[in-house]
Amino acid sequence: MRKERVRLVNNFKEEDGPIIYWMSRDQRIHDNWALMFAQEKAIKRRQPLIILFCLQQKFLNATQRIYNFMLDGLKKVERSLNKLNIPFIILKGAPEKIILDFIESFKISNIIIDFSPLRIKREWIKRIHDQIQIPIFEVDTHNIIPCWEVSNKKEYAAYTIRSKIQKKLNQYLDQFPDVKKHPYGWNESYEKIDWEKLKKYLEVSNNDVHDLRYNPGETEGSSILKQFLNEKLKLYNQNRNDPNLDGTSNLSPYLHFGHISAQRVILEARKIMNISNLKGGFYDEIIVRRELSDNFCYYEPNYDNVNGIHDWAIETLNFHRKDKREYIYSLEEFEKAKTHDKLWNAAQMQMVKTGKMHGYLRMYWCKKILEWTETPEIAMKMAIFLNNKYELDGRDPNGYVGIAWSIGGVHDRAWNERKVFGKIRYMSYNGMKRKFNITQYIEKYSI
Ligand code: FAD
Ligand code: FO1
Repeated sequence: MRKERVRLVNNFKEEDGPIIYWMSRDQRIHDNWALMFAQEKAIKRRQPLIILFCLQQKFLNATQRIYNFMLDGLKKVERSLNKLNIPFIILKGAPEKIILDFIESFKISNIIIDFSPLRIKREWIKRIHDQIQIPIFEVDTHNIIPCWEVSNKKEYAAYTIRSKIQKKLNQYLDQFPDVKKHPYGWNESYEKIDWEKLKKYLEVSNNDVHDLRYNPGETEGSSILKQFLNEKLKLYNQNRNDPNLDGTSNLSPYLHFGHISAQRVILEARKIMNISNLKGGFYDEIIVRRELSDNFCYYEPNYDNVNGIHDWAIETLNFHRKDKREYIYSLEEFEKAKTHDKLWNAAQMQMVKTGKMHGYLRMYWCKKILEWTETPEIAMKMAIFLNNKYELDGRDPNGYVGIAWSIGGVHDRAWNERKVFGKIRYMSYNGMKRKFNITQYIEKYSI
């Protein structure tokens, strides 16, 4: 595998002993560079390979049904790993505590982690880094081109990062080797995972009155990919912005939880549709926009608040801070879809009922929160709260950037000035009406 996908986080000498891959963002076995790297190292050193997952009692507002999706996906990971002679262990609690104990109790020689730009993960790694004396290797197995390889700075917009991606894309679209049945067993006894007990360990709100429409796991992710490639890819551009059609891939929950690799998606898609140019269409979204989101969250510490938006945007929002808001809604009114706008309410209910709001409506949904709250700060907080609580693909760099784009014009340009929004791009009910049959959508999702 390409060495640029891996970076050494500290500089301790490698001793002998079992090797762990601390799985977190990329919860899959196949097409997982972090797992590959860990297994290669373990085989070379004739050592057992162990995969750890540190379960948190709560995580960025995720609810019971979102955790159920993730845990059911991990259950499938456990089943497949058992067949590969690779132990899978779930530890509960703060990673810096439980991982340290594990490393010491079992004389672990190396730890491999998967990359995420989010603050929560970087804090975990920082706390681990300060305490352990074994090599920590970080592998970006979420992006096709590793985040640190695409760019060494915060990119201004899609067009600035697109040219950098274009240059390197081909060399990073390499084939994945298969995971091997591991030749070196681990002779320690460890507790079998009690999945029902784990669900009781969580401290999450379970007021989800609706079940999700998506089944978790690698196999499900691959079948959704196959269906998309065979039936929808060619019509993506014309159908993607009509919320009444199921014209998009529905891959986001599987990409978010790492059940499927974006690189696998592209390796398969380009057999059907070559990647002539990246601008516009499916490749732009899944390659450029996704990498741009990781880039923003990685290089912008304030990716989830108003201090992270451009100066022109904060100036214009400040200039219109005192503008009269025609409507003001509380978080509860938003959450219960109790605004005057039936289209907005239907979008909120699609997210609550199915766990996935259509992408075209997410822009409108978020911009209206800016329009109907007292300040941009409150708007951003509410949008992040709702997005992270209900979206199956939430708690993701794509979400933070989608919200920063909608409210703060991140990666967008200035538009003609108007009240409340200033020069932030505006979206209107009538504008949506011209784009698709909103009556049909409202009927489908209203309470
Ligand atoms: P498709 O159109 O089939 O796209 C394929 C993949 O490309 C997606 O799964 C996603 O990984 C990526 N992608 C598509 N659009 C974008 C985009 N605008 N930015 C970054 N990546 C993109 N996406 C999330 O994954 N999680 C979120 O929490 C999230 N919240 C959003 C909030 C707002 C306010 C906005 C405007 C956008 C948000 N998005 C989020 C981006 C986008 O709406 C979703 O990725 C998309 O709707 C997922 O459905 P799909 O997989 O069917 O999309
Ligand atoms: N990752 C973990 O390592 N432990 C968790 O308990 C955990 C919970 C979780 C809940 C919802 C969700 O959307 C993701 C969750 N993740 C969890 C995965 C998360 O994406 C990764 O931890 C990333 O590395 C964070 O940036």
